[in-house]
Amino acid sequence: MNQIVTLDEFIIRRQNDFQYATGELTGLLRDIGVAAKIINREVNKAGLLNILGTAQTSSNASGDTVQKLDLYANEKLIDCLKNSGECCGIASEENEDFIPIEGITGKQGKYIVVFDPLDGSSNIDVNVSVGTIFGIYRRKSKATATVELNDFLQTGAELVAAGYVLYGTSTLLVYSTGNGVNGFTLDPTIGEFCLSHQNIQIPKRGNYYSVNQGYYLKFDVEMRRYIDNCCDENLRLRYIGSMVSDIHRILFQGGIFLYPNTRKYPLGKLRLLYECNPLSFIVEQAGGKAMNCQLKRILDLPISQLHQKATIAIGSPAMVDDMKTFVERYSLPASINEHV
Ligand code: P6P
Repeated sequence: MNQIVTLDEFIIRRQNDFQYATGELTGLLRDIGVAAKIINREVNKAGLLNILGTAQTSSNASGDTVQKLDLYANEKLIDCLKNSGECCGIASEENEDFIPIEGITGKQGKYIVVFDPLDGSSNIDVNVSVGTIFGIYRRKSKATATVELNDFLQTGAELVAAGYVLYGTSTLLVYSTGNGVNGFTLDPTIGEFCLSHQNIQIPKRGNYYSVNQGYYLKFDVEMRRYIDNCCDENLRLRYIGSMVSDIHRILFQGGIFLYPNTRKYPLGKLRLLYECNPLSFIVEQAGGKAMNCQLKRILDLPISQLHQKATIAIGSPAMVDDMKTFVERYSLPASINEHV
């Protein structure tokens, strides 16, 4: 039987990978792992508890409907990170503003953590997989000062670590500190995340494309031409409506995920800080590409608001390059785009 390597052991063994003190990262990832285990426990029995359905506060800062389990997951992540001693501030999809976190025994944390506590939560009531997305930055402000907005308005390229937890047929934590991507499966019999997918590499090309085809007529012409090409190439459409799940499949089997601009979401729907950037960091670390529909690298996009939205095309490098070719070939001046 292969030797079990837990998440903590893996981080300690790979301590040279992380440019800062390993103990700090270990603490942060352990706390995120603890929150994930607690969330996993509730996600797995949500149907038995009164935590299905829509929360009283019916929508969040981005206008999304908030599920009861969203709020539960949000609270658990905040509680676990508050106790870590390494985190000085949090930004969450579920909170309008960032949350400063006081140091423990006077020692201010050096990191800020951004997260979507339960992405794809509209699927919870129908038992479809959902996920937690997180990103970790070093604070920019002085260690002794209270965290400030600029600590959060860093590009994705400045992430020091990012990852996601997928609550699916098994519970998987996938993360990177900038030296490759590794996956850990939760073994409920011992309550540990154990190394199960080492050095994940995204296939150069795949047979899947993932987009909400229902918006096809609302996409710009160049995106419609690329989607037509995916159909012409007999690619298979897989779209769960849970970004973590859709991108997880692409990370392992290859493909491309698209959320272009539409008339309803002219700047895109997905949030740059705690959805697009962390997942783009992971996909790039696995050899993939991620750009917006204006062909700018996601991780380089300037960010000026916590809940800023972005369009995204992410996945296998050869397929993102194909998309880029179609956009360059078919994009029209904005003035006439609406009438095509
Ligand atoms: P649509 C879930 O609400 C989410 O934020 C992502 O997880 C998912 O990819 C997207 O929105 C689905 O949006 O407009 O296709 O329902």
